[in-house]
Amino acid sequence: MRILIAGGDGFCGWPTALHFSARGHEVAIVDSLIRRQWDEELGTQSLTPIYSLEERVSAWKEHSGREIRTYIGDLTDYSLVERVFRDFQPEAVVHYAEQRSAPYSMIDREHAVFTQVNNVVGTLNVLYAIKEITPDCHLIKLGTMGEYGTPNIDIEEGYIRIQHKGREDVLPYPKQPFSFYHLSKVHDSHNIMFACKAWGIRATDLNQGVVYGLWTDETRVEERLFNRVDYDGVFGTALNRFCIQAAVGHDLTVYGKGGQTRAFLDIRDTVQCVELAALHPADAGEFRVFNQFTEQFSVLELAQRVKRVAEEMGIRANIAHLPNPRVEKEEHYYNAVHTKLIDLGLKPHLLSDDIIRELILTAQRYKDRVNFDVIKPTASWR
Ligand code: NAD
Ligand code: USQ
Repeated sequence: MRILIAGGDGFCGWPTALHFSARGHEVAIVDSLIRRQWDEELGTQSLTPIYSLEERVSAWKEHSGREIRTYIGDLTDYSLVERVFRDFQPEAVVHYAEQRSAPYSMIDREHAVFTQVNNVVGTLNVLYAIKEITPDCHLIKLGTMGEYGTPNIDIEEGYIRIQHKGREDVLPYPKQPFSFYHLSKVHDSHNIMFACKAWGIRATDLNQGVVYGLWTDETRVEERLFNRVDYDGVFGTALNRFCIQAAVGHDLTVYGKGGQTRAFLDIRDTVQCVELAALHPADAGEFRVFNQFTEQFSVLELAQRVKRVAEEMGIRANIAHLPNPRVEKEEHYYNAVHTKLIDLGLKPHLLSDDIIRELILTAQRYKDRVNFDVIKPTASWR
């Protein structure tokens, strides 16, 4: 299959590109490399050293003998998107290329506007390119579990059957997102659903939970193939942050009570789920929604687990309850359905103490790269 990975220089995109390439698919990456600029803006960097995209793909070629084509450019520029689609003629597009940090989107008006324009316009351009150039191409779009929020009923996979005044219909599940970033994903979902209906496009919206880990079989081979992993208060995410904090002797930063429950998955399952979606495409005109995660945990539960594993490794770890910079429920019901990817064959890597240990060991190895000043949360929702 010819697979285009949009955002292929990022945390999920790079391992995905290698995973498909290793399995014999023809892979191309399109990325503006803007994520590397956001690191500079925030005074941070990936915990692990990451090489330039050019060095990464040439190391992959040396190692595997396989070529990954690269296009450097911004999806909000339609002339670039058009050129990539005409040249590569993708049969599937895995679209990761968005601003993905909730705190970044909440810094100020400028960052909120940037996030929504970047994400919504980029996705609209991809939809138009599919319609005009490769109408059979399957769009595999990364959405987020945070589109649903934390309702007091079970979260279904995309749709819910509703009875109202004696009539019944299956409708998109109500959305109560957590931030202007999460809202950009809701807007994307609506645009994609409409494009499927209007133009007969085939699309899968993967509502992914928080991803942890960083290693996949391909990225651990040698340093030039390493994946990025974020620990800072803007791009770092809950479990990875706690492991890195424990390793460098920083308090584990639980926001508020820590009863916030979220859906989680291992990065190896991200690539596995995306592969399953690609190998089993949506029908023409179908807007399919999968909840892409394997387990749910409260934030405090994760911090306590990291603390226990760290202490077994001889590292003293302290849990701090910081004032919550976000507006979110800290104690709530949470039960999200996630059967569709399992039905397609997903074999989950559930969270184990070994994963936590490996993350802590990785962070110990690269602790000199950690800037303590960027660990605390800075963006406030209020
Ligand atoms: P990332 O920031 O590491 O990677 C995103 C990549 O997209 C970067 O390389 C960036 O340069 C590129 N990009 C951004 N805007 C672009 C544009 N307009 N044109 C071209 N390239 C652009 O993010 P990630 O963690 O790999 O996340 C990938 C996707 O998965 C995102 O859409 C995110 O919302 C979603 N997601 C991530 C997680 C997670 O925990 N990391 C969880 C759920 C969903
Ligand atoms: N949290 C803490 N301490 C921290 C970091 C986070 O208590 O140091 C809490 C947050 O308050 C929140 C929860 O942990 O309640 C998750 O926060 P996060 O930063 O790990 O994840 P989030 O902001 O939701 O965003 C991440 C990715 C985003 C993706 C989303 C999936 O950055 O791209 O869409 O996870 S989901 O959460 O399912 O929406």
